[in-house]
Amino acid sequence: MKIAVVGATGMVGQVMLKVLEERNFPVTELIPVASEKSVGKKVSFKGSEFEIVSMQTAIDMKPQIAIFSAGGTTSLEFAPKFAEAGTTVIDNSSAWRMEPDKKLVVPEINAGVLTNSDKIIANPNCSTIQLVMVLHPLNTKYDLKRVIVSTYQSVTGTGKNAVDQLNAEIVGNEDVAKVYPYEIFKNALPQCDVFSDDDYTKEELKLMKEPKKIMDDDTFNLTATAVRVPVQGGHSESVNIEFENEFDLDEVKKILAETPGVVVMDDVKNNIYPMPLYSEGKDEVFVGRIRRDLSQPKTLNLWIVADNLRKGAATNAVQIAEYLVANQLV
Ligand code: 11C
Repeated sequence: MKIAVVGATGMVGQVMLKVLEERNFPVTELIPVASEKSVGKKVSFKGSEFEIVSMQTAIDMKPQIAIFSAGGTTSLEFAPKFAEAGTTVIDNSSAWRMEPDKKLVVPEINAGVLTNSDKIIANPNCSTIQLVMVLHPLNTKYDLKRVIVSTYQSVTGTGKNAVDQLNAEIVGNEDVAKVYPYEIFKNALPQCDVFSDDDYTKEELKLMKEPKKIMDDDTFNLTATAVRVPVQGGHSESVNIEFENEFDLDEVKKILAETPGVVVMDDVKNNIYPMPLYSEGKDEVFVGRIRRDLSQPKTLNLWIVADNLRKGAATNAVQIAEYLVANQLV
């Protein structure tokens, strides 16, 4: 496979290269793409150095797959140009996710919707991916009625400048550009991304809309509050799930334990539960604190953690690419 990685110098782009390497994706030619100021610089992949090229050079090289992680504006402009040149784009931005003619894919759930005419495929938002990995198998068995999710999101979701802000604040360095409207160290900001007219943040709206499209089910209700916390290893989510049908707690744990890509970490007697410190660098979605909601029937509480740069972004995108190759869709 001739593969372009667009946004190769960014946080997700760098993890993308690492994941392609670790999973031994069949790369015959790597085309790293970044902004004009990075053109000519090198990135390393499988022990070799590859020169960063411009967007136009990459389009002209006609890769079979281009994985984009360069923001929505870049995707809107350039993904169609790659697609016109015959490249299949897997896009990690929010630009195409809710377009009716674009597929929004978590491979474990709905890779089957992909065909060889899908030339721009959307990778969901990080906090959505870890949520649906747990919701989907439970929806299949017990039928979701209502979901309430509160997130505790890593600064890596905002990008390198946010990590720099946190690290500078930790050592008391004032000389750093602020990405957030407030200090993030010793703080929790009930704001991920900008507010929309209805007073929800964009992140909350993504969480409320994307799961329904991925699971192809709009029969349940979902509401979200997204919070940024001074954490780096992954996003955490406290989730309250009301089902249409009664469930058995041991069966819930068994279903989740048998779900590919999900790991149950739930042994409270020994203080075992998922945490971002533990999930960092891992591809799985971790779930624990699985317990009945004692305030009403047919309702469950649980806690989900995943590395937002891995399964929440790079790993999911590479899994989509793997599916395309395995099923000869590129
Ligand atoms: C965050 N979820 O943590 C965001 C980052 O739509 O892909 C990813 C934004 C997106 O702030």
